[in-house]
Amino acid sequence: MLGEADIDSHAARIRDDGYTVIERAVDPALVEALKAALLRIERDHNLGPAKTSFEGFKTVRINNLLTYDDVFWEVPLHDHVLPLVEKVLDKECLLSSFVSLVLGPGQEAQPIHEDTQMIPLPRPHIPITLNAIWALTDFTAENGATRIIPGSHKLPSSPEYGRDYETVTATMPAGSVMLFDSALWHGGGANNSDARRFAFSCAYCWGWMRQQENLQLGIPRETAQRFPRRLQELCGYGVYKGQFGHIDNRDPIELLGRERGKRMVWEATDIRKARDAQAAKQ
Ligand SMILES: O=C(O)CCC(=O)C(=O)O
Repeated sequence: MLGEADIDSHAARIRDDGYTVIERAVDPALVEALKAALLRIERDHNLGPAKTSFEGFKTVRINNLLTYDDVFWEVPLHDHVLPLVEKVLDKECLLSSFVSLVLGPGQEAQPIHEDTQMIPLPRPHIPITLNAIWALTDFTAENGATRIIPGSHKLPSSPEYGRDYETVTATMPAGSVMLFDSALWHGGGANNSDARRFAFSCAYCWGWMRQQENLQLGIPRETAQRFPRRLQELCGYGVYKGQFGHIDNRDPIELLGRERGKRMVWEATDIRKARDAQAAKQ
């Protein structure tokens, strides 16, 4: 668990440099269990490499990971990462997408990009999405560690797709997590080793925006029902500030058999007004 001072210094690094690395944040036993689960799913579902150059012809990506195995629950909730995300965004943030990134030998470098470039907001903008890249094997220059351009989240434009840029290689030991403002220019490296590079991208966004993966429709209701409440909220079973995401004035978490969270903002306003009127009478 990160202390307040650590959270503040990592948050400052994300603000200033666009990224931070939380070294050896993840217990080695969990790292092994996560890798074993990925291999099992790949085998059981006969999954192969992606079919686009961006995703990587030698890269196996498994989307919608929470539907496959309970071991993955720990990733979005991890106590070395989520409190930091909540500090930079807020406590009503959402899981935006959660995908494995297993680069095979021979995978070419991914084009430099940023993850918010489809969103028509003038740059630079406040962090709207944070991406946590989990290194499940050592990240080295040889096996395709993510390449980044520190400070580029502050640039007024997005990178030109397909152009070569001078980058820094985010090498880190297995079990480390690099958390970055998704407006940072970045891309996967080339895997010139003879081993696979195992990783996750676990991205979070504000509760007022659309998630990259549609987790409410993509995760079967009976699976989501078993999640801890915080994970259900991260998946979109909540109402941001009592306003965004309601169903006929009700909290969608009730669909999972839970008590509602916050009141709707309009209901809360009336309750506050009545309370103030009562106090004024006394
Ligand atoms: O594989 C990586 O290191 C980064 C992947 C990435 O940035 C992406 O797929 O958007």
